[in-house]
Amino acid sequence: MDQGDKSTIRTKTPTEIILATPGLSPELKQKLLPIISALTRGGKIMSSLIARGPLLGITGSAGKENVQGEEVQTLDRIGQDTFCRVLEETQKVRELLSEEEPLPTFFPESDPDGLLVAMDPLDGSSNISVNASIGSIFAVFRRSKTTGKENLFGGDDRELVAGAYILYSASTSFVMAIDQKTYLFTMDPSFGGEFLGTGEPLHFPAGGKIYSTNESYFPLWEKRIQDYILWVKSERQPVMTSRYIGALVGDLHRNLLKGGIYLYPAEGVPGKGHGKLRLLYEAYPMALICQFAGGIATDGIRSILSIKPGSDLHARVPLIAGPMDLVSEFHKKTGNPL
Ligand code: P6P
Repeated sequence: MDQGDKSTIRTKTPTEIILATPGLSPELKQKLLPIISALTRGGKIMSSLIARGPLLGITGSAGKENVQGEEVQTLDRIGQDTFCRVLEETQKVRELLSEEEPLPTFFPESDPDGLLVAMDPLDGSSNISVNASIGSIFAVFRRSKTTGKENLFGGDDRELVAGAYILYSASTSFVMAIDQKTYLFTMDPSFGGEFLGTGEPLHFPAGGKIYSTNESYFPLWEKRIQDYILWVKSERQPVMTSRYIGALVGDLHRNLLKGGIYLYPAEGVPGKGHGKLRLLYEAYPMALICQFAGGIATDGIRSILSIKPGSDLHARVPLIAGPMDLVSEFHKKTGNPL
């Protein structure tokens, strides 16, 4: 039985977990609490809209492209507007960076020492119209020192203090990584949409047998990546199985609960040499969630969390994420042992 299905009673809320976390200062707690509460409130709203999407006619395209050059879905915009609103209302977010907007949104009415949030408000949009898993991803940073600079995302004095995602699937999950632990909560629609968990931290199971990657890009990958995938498919024992649903949150959540490695390697073509996933609001939060669950995320060479963000706020990185045993095996087989 995997961790997500333990039949223990779920009574803990994210607020109770944060309040009981010894490694967070009172000053940080009083900023994180309203922000995490805003994320779960936004998650309830999005869960309700996504569940009724086809009936409301909001599962289609918004008819434009985002800063990434990707077709925007109507629910992408709704997600952007929903999380932007609930986070602004906390007055504890100084600046919000989103996949959907080229520049960060600055909240002048917020606490001058407020936190920074980077988000992908709705990830996996191509799954929306076919009722497959999608998610929202968040990274929360504090300024390591008050620099007075208002364009804070442009600075390099950020410290990642929390990572979280919401998974909209058979049920709606909220996964939060804070103070060296990763927690799972499930939304209970019959209980006012409260997110409830056991309070027990999540840990990747060892010996996982799942690998997740889009093998249609195999011809574009570096030879060391191709050789690893060929080895997994032909020689590795025990044999692994392939699972890939094309939404980072859904793929990573399954691998977190059952044990599996997620790979989005760099492609050897111009403009895609750094992979597809973005450092600040996809790789960073997933890396924190993995690390605090006993795993690790790398770019194929080094830990994601060791990568300093540059001036490109939407910079992309390759992402190899999963339990320590499987990611270490990948690094050993591809010539860069951890
Ligand atoms: P591909 C969704 O667009 C996303 O950003 C991630 O959620 C997902 O893992 C990946 O891209 C899927 O990309 O190239 O396999 O369709």
